[in-house]
Amino acid sequence: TPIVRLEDYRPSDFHIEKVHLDISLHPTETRVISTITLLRNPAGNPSAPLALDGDELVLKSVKIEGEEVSPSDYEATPQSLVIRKFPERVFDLTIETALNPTANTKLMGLYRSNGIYCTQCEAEGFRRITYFLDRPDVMTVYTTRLEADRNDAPVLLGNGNPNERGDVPDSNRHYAIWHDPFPKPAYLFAVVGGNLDHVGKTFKTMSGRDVDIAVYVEKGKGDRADYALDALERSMRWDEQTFGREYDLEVFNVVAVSDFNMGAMENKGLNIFNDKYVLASSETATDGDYAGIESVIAHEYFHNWTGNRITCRDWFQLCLKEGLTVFRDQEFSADERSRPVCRISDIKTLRARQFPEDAGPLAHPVRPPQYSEINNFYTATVYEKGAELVRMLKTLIGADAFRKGMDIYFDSCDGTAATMEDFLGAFEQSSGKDLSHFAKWYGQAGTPHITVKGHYDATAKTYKLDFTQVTQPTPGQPSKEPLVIPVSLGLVTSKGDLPLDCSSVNENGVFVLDKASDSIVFSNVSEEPVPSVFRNFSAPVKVSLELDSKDLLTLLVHDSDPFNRWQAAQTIATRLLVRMVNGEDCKAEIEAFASSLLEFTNETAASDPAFTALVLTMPGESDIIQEIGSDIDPDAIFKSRTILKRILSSVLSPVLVPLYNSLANTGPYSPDAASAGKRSLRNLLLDLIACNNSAEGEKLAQAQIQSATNMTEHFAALSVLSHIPGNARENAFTEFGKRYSNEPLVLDKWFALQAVIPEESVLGRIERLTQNPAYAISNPNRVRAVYGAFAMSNLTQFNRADGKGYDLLADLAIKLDKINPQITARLLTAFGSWRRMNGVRQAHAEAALKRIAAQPDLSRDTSDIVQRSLA
Ligand code: HT7
Ligand code: ZN
Repeated sequence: TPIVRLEDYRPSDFHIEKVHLDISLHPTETRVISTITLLRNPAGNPSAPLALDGDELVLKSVKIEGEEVSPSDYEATPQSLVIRKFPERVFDLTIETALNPTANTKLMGLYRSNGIYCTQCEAEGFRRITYFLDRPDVMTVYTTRLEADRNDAPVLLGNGNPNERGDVPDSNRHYAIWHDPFPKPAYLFAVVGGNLDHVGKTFKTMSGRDVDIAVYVEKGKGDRADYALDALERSMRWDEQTFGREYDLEVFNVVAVSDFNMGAMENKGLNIFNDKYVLASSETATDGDYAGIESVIAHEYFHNWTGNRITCRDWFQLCLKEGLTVFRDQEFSADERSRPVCRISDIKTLRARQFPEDAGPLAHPVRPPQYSEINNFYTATVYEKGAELVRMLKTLIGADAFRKGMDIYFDSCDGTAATMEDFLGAFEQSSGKDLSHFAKWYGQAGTPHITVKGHYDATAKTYKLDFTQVTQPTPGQPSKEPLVIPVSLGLVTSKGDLPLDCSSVNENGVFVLDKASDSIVFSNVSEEPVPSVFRNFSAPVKVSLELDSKDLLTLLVHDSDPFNRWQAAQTIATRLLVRMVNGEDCKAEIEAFASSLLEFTNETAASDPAFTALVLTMPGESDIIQEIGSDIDPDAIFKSRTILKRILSSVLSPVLVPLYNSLANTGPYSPDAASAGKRSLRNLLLDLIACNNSAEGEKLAQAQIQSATNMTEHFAALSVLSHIPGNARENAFTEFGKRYSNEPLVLDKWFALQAVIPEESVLGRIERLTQNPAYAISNPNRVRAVYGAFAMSNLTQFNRADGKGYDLLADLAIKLDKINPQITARLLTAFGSWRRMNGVRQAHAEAALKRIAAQPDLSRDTSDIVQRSLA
């Protein structure tokens, strides 16, 4: 397969002045007539033919300036249209193509989801609609005429502002014309047609303009769109207040569809969403779902400036829009909710998804130097690590210079297709700092490992910290350079933080490590402190620091930094877990640790239940795998976690039930962060009760299902029951399945919960689930619910010693690749950790990957992931 390289970037040979699209929607015979006004780009190759991109296209006709071009004057395949004879001046090229939206199971281009026509054009989907210069640096102004059956699609939406609508005379069809005045790349194009309900309101922008904002959903689901609309309004206000960014069109529409490859898409003025990130009611959505909706609505809206007004020159710059927009949505959620709780959750996600990616065969820099399938680079590295790089930049230059740099970026790059260099240049200007060394973060893959050692000199009253940084080789990058690493730090004693007297540490308590090793010395240190380093996770690195449990407990109780308080408990627990996996008993030490957690709980539960829940949540299996590194025995990890939780439960037993009862819900459901925090602690307590006393847990979980007034309580209780084999569990599953048989998003939870049961029999259960009439291989949410949950979150069963977990995923992948390659490839990233498993497992995983690789006609998406995983 051809490789696309960053170093080969050349400007397009042609400009497109404008495009007029005439799309006549039909379930199986949609017609697209595209009139492109073209001219040569002086910066391009002056003798190049006009080569347009296509993908599985059926060409009907080609005209230049309205005159039919003879087929002998062009070369057309489903993949491209090359024209060699055309006027050497501005000219109109009209191309007609025929599409079958119903047969489009890849969900890229124009397709039908549950009767709704919709599009997905990022990254290279527009070329599945018409032949075009489908690259992000070709930006143009779109006018779209949409036509459809009036009953089938009474709602017709496009990018930009609505211009005109009406009936097509003497037919049952109608049309709408949309015009988008902002030049955009083809990947931001969208249309929607369907029988939809909507909720909407008028938003007054900071300069006093009225914008009609609306959320469109499937008929009958309008009452579930209110929260999304509210989140949209709050996002629009936040971007005005925080970054001075005002919305620019007369309308902003969000549409929810049920078949969607990713979370959502930021098409100009017409965001299209996976309905999972729109639809919410207290009965069907959990607190986590509400938080997800808020953050994805914000993310897509924020793209209007970071992605749309300023887009990417090429797909290597994906982090320019994605890393920055994730940073912006994280900041929004932190402002709307509890900042420390949001930060810890974001870091947990980064560590669970990005760290393993960076340590495995699919590791790549935040700006990858090459790709064979761009769809496979919508990764945790580009998104989440990309966001951390923006956050580090802010830490390094300070909040004022960061905000000023954002203004410079918006002013100087508005309307362009930009690069990471343009972005960093804005901050060099605002801060006066040279960021060339910092820029290396974008080109170097792998997670730096920082070792920190502290030495106290009681006589001199000095405290010295020694730092070293090392990054392990990653595919294609055998040697690594030292990076610029902001270390936010403090010196903590039982009386709190000491003043920092050190010329290498700035007024915000930040030391910049930019060499392989370095040391700093603090003066006037009155007593031996405990160092608190990488406060607020100031860099996406792994840290080794020789602190004993006593020091870590000092941090848990006295650190002014909430992240490091949480981290201290996680470090103690991870160390214990690793020793248990290695066969040590550790009971006494676990009990001592648990007693400290009991004390912590007594002090914190009432004032900050959400934070307490985070501290009491033991490290995940993935944290333990990363700590151990290789020769992983998943069963031993599972067993150690279970034992640790049981001991914790028994030490906490005096408070578990009383606290659980005291947190019981009173009053109506509200998804706000404070109420959600109480529910998260209460549900965690139920889990702890059940892990040590399954009879009591079963009884309480059943009672919670009965009394639940919302999905958060209901589903948490079902999750607890799902770990207790027996009739109560099976009855609860049956009951839940029946009750929500008409609620696809709730059924996804039901499918997923069963797929992650850590028992041998889960394979048979999955087999039965896929025979359930509600299961559909064509629906990405459903496939993710069963196979995604199994492969990513059922450690012991996916990585079974008999290899049957790997085989299950491989069988599915072989089938699904013919239907939806993008989803197949994403599911297969679960194999990313196969070389870390112990002997027999590795052999099974390798065989499963090779079996997939041997399939004829494998998609580029799947083949790319499989080949890189095997390399
Ligand atoms: N920018 C969007 C990416 C996306 C996407 C990419 C490939 C194929 C399908 C897709 N759907 C959405 C989403 C975002 O990051 O906002
Ligand atoms: Zn995005």
